[in-house]
Amino acid sequence: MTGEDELIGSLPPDFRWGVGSSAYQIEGAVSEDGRTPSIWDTWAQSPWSVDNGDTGEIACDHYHRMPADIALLKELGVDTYRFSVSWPRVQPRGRGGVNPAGIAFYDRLVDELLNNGIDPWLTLYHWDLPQHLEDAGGWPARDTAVRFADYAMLVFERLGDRVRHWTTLSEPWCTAMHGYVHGVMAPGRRDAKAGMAAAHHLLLGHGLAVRRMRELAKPGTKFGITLNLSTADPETPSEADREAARFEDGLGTRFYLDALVHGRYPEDVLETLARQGIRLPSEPWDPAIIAAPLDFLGVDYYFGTRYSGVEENGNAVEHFGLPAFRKVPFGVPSTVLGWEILPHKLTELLVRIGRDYPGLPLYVTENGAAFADVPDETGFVRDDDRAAYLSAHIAATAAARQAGADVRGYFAWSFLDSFEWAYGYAKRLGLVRVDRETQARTIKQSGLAYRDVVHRVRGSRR
Ligand code: GBH
Repeated sequence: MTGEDELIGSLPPDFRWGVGSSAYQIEGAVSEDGRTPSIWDTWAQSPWSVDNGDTGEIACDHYHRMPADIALLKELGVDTYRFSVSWPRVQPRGRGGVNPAGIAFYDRLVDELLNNGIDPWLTLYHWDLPQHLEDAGGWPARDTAVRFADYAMLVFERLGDRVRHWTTLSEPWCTAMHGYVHGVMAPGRRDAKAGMAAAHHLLLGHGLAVRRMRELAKPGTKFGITLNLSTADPETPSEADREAARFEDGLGTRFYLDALVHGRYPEDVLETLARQGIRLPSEPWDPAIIAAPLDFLGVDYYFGTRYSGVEENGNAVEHFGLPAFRKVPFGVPSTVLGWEILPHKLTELLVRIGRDYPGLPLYVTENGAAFADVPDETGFVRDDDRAAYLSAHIAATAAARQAGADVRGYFAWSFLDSFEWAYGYAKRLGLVRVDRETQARTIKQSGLAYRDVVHRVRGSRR
């Protein structure tokens, strides 16, 4: 046995194994059954937004192929499926009553999963805000937080009897920063003040939604949030590099977790923002709402980062009113997205989160890799690179457990080759290949390898 196998073998038989997807990335059917455009429909149609001019109009056509896709999940041997609900499908105007045809899809999806012995993990928001709400101000507007809680209740009232794990938001940092500050994702705005207001209102919407759902929840229903987290090392021990790493960690990790767990934003981040003339639009009672008790934390991890204290502002890169520091590569191999492969940083991250925010069960809710898949004539992809990436990161998760982090599950990202946001379809992360012409699905080598890992861990203790 290799060290990796041994680590993986140390995971308990009740460890949760899943794969994940998100609505806009796989569903397609963007104007069917009363769905209205989300900010991603709008953004994908604007010039220079998405590579190759790709959109989610058809995506994986999952909306029409759902039962067959659930059969594939079953073949992969996972016990859990993490998916997201499309807000503009369920509540087309972003306010008002439910769209019966829209919610019916998720109703069928949940039943199909349960009938196949797969536990549904539902995420309410994975980036597809109804365009109607963006037109009314989007996440920088306080009302969007209230709208989100109303939408959460619409979904909860219909699916709360069967879905046990509810995640409010997926990666609010991405919405706030990529969407409103960097302008590289929908809605494509470039305004740090708006971005930080968005971050606050995302967290507020989360807190409002959790409070209201919990009042109606059956015992045993769990509520959580998913954050994209990373390690942030200084390039050297110099004061300037340590400051840079501390700032990036503050904005990316402590901003969210201090608010969610302790009900306060980190002082050092607030001070830096104040120096840029940015004040969060936080009412005195907001922090207590945001800190609504959490049952679990989803950790999305792809790569570690390190920083030098050299500011990039005023040089090649514009950061629209926030300090930004130079990312220094580690010089290790990376995926085709340029994301460096650093499994031991996942161990470090999980141990650190477990130490700094104790008492919060952790799940790795996203982890995966884009590689240059080359299918044979049957559509099969021998992606040993992806299989190795997954196995190394599962072992890293097991190592974190051994070091004391309360990690209870792992979800590979992603189920299918999907619409990869600004990268379009050219970048593939699926365990299952999707032929862009025919929509044919073929489980890749990595999918088979993942199935074997799940099987081995479950079976070894039986
Ligand atoms: C995930 O986000 C998404 O949650 C998922 O939907 C998506 O399929 C997956 O990425 C792959 O695209 O350093 O300039 O390259 C991961 C979070 C998104 C945060 C990209 C950092 C990096 C920009 N990351 N972002 S860059």
